[in-house]
Amino acid sequence: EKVIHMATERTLILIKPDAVQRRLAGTLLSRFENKGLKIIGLKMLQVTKELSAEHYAEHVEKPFYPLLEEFITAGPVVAIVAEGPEAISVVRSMMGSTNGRESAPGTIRGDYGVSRQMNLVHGSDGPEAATREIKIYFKPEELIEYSTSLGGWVC
Ligand code: RTP
Ligand code: MG
Repeated sequence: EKVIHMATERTLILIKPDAVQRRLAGTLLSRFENKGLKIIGLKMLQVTKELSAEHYAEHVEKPFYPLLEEFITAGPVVAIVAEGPEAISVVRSMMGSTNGRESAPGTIRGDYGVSRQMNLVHGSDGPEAATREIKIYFKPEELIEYSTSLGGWVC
């Protein structure tokens, strides 16, 4: 019997306002789909100041928070819940490091940006954050469980 040591995880991804404004939402969603992650939640929304403060509670007291709030509320975001094996760390590695200037080519931030703040995507940074953030952005009934095998549908 094979024992495979990996956890199926869910993570919250945001396609941030800079990426939506640059018409990169589809391109970035495709990168996560192409990687093999399963999309189980998807919507566009406008982040309010209240939502920003809840999401970024760990940063509210930091000197960069006013600019972060201005940025994340500047236009709509696309919120995604993605599921897959070790999805949290998979998404974090696809994003690259915070500062686009230091992110490796091949990562989203490395391929599409030169900013530390307008860095295109957010991804939960651990299991507790993922659980907390998914609840902030999605109601339970907005997460869709579905089979990805369409066997028997060929006519
Ligand atoms: P995120 O939370 O958005 O996935 O990004 P992250 O973990 O890579 O970065 P984090 O340190 O959590 O910072 C959250 C977001 O705040 C903006 N930021 N601005 N001006 C600055 O010094 C600065 N530092 C961070 C970025 O938009 C960053 O993604
Ligand atoms: Mg973070």
